[in-house]
Amino acid sequence: MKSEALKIGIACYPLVGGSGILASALGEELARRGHEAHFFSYAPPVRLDLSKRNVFFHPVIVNEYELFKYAEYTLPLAVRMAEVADHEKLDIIHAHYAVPHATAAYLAKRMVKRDDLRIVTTLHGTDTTLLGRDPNYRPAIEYSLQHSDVVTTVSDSLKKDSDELFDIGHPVQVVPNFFTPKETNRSRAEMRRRLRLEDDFVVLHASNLRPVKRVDLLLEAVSKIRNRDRMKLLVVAAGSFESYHSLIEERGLKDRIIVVGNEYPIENYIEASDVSVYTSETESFCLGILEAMFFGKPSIAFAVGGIPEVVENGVSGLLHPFGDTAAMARSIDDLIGNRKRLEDLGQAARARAERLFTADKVVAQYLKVYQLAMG
Ligand code: GMT
Repeated sequence: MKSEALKIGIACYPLVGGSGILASALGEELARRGHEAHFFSYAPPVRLDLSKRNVFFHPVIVNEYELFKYAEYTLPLAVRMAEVADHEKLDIIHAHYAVPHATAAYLAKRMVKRDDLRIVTTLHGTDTTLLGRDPNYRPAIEYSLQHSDVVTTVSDSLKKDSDELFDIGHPVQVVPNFFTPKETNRSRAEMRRRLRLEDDFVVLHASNLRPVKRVDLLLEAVSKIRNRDRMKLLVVAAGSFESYHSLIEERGLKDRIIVVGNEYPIENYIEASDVSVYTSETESFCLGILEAMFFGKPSIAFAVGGIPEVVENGVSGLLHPFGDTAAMARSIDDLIGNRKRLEDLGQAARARAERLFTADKVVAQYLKVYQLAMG
């Protein structure tokens, strides 16, 4: 067993998505603890601070070739991983999101001919729940998981789905997500003034707006709120909101919704809000809920996937059966009229986040996973 500093390759998507955000935070925390974190991606991950000591970025260069209708990423990624694994003597490649990172890691390991290069794969969600059900991907994902030394999932729910869909051949470890809130650089009052939120009750939704997030149901829930005139929906969109404009008109929500990009750090938007709301049809964890919890903001969501592992219904947030937008709207109405309840839920949310989902708690679990992988 190796007890000194580790050299860990981290492959992730660089975009605003939970898996890339988590991978970036993990790399920074490992680096802070004296390990080396070597990132592989086609662009620097959005929330990764590359100025940090022990954090390195190895860009994957994807050239365009006439013969290819679709740009090919897996091979240049594997080649880059192999080069760096060899040159830096990496101990582990940690693939965040199986497709294509776990497959590229396996290929890299074969290319460098180093049996002591270990592969850890973290399944984040749709790599199981969406791509794992696609017969064009499933066998390749399964093969890559079988050839990972350790596979982790971010919730029990995702472990169950993954075990049902794949024959992994070794036990899956559950390591939850974590979040380290940064100081806000604008006060709540200033953010609310800038966003023209006045003294409205602010319902926050921060996501990449992919179909799985069911923004249609979010708008349906908001349109059912009785106290609509006293609230605003603040959407922090890491994706285009364009296609929802007609639905907003239809539901008469135009003056109730503010859509912003990521002009400010997410912490500022959370601080300016009162609750967060998620209407996803599946969600292995929902990092957005955890981020809000650290700021003492409860969430209202559908009880799908891993969300009930993050939020205790009625204690640190309010959960409803999938699709019950009327119940969701009633919960928002109740909180608009009951500041004490809002505060109690928020305090419980923060306490739960600090008890279970801090970097200290979770990085220790990943370090145990790395030791397990290294035998
Ligand atoms: O699986 C995805 O949709 C992608 C992924 C991402 O990069 O945003 O999201 C997943 O990973 C996050 C981090 O572990 C989780 O918080 C999200 O719940 C999960 N998304 C889904 O399961 C839909």
